[in-house]
Amino acid sequence: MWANELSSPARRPSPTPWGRLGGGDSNRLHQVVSFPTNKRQAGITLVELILFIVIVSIGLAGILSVMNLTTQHSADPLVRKQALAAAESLLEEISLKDFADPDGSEAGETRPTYDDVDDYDGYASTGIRDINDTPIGALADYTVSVKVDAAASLGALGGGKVKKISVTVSGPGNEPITLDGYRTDYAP
Ligand SMILES: [Ca+2]
Ligand SMILES: [Ca+2]
Repeated sequence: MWANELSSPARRPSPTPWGRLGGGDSNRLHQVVSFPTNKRQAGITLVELILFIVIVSIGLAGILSVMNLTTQHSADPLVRKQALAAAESLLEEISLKDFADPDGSEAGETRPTYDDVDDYDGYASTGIRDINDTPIGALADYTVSVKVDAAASLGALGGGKVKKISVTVSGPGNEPITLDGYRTDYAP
């Protein structure tokens, strides 16, 4: 009685897809649910590995060359800014001098005793020096030169009333920086 109830079709669990397939054909069921195990498990070949290494090496070489260039030139803005500061300083020093020599004598004048703009024409120095002609040790690798054009003109102003001051400073391994300024004869 119990055996009949358990084995009766009405009490069986709902058939699975596998059950529908075979109806007892275990061989066919095995073919459906099993994963293919006989497929060849291929990794990467030696040629693929070598190609990968070559491509990655080329990419790395490019990145490293850019980094190298960036590192080499990372100090350039500092040198350029320093050269610009030195040029501005000297240009200001010259511009504040008299337009013409106040005492009329140019004899024996050195930079600490320069008293007019023209005195700086042709001034040149290897290593930046301060207003008292004392070398500034940290700027020993900079060079400076000055040109004063006494016959310059500025707009309608000319005729010896304008002097053009050109200060050129170059730092180590850098392009020179030239600053131009004008000094007019505004004194009566
Ligand atoms: Ca003088
Ligand atoms: Ca002078």
